[in-house]
Amino acid sequence: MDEQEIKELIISTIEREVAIADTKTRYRQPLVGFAEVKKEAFQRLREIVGEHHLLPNDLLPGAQSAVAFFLPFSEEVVRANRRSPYVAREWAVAYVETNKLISHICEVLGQVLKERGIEAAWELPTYDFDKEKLVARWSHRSVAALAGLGSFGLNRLLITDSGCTGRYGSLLLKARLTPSDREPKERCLYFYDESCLKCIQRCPVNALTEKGEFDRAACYKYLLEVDAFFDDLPLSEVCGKCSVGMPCSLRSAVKS
Ligand code: B12
Ligand code: SF4
Ligand code: SF4
Repeated sequence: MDEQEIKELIISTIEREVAIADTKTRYRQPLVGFAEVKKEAFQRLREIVGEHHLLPNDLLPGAQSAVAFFLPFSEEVVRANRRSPYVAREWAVAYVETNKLISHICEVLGQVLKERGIEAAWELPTYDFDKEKLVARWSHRSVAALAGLGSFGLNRLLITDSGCTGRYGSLLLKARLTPSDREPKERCLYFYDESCLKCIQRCPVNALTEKGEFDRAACYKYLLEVDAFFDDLPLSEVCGKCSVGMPCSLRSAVKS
């Protein structure tokens, strides 16, 4: 298979699995990006995230490329969480279903690539993080940033051209794929011209500040309260009020 065929196989597999997913949650068009497994880029990521962050070779010895994908929630899910005074049930369901779907997509991709002689490896979309430090050993959205999918906003989320409401998955492959374009592009209005602070104002526990600080512990404590509230659902540590009803929810906040 040539490089283009591998990329097409990956994109069509992700799109197909999203289209046929047996979920209440609906999605907009998935976004897919590719990154080179350059030592310097991931080494720099380790410097930012911390020494505990894995390098591609730790996950897949001989890895040559990374694939990142973003599953953007439908407008209905986003609107439900915007309208609800508390966290919307639809948002909690979307979290549960999308984590499952991302794991499933990774498994299917692993299988279809294996059938073509290409090895792949991946980490879970969430759950596996250090509950004290609140950091994971693999940052999906940082890999997505390296794959050109988006840029970080003041809300600390990765904002894509389809907004920040959705979830990320990423895989490593033993195949050389040309990286996606990674032009620096601003998608947050605060970083663009300081004309927005909505995410900070909307946080129920004031975990975000204008200086870009983030009180992870305060946010996590709130997410655990929400999980207890939805006690009939599987683990649903959710809130996302800093991402809904925002100019960056469904698209880049900066018009290009
Ligand atoms: C631990 C964790 C949490 C913790 C801490 C979050 C945090 N911001 O650090 C808690 C429990 C508080 C939390 C809360 C939420 N989370 Co959470 N969480 C994770 C998890 C498991 C690990 C994140 C981590 O290690 N953070 C540590 C920091 C150091 O790494 P990072 O935040 O990923 O990336 C930072 C650096 O890379 C840095 N950076 C700075 N400069 C540069 C330059 C370059 C070039 C690069 C590449 C990176 C970079 O910027 C990033 C943001 O600060 C990830 C899944 C995963 N394994 O990736 C999901 C994840 C980050 N969570 C997610 C979501 C959606 C949420 C919530 C909205 C809850 C919800 N679902 O309703 C809130 C949002 C809080 C907020 N405003 O950030 C999504 C984010 C989607 C997005 N659009 O960005 C993720 C990626 C899950 C997924 N699979 O999609 N989460
Ligand atoms: S709500 Fe406004 S300030 Fe916050 S991340 Fe989005 S565009 Fe940036
Ligand atoms: S997820 Fe909720 S608690 Fe956490 S930073 Fe966003 S608005 Fe605040």
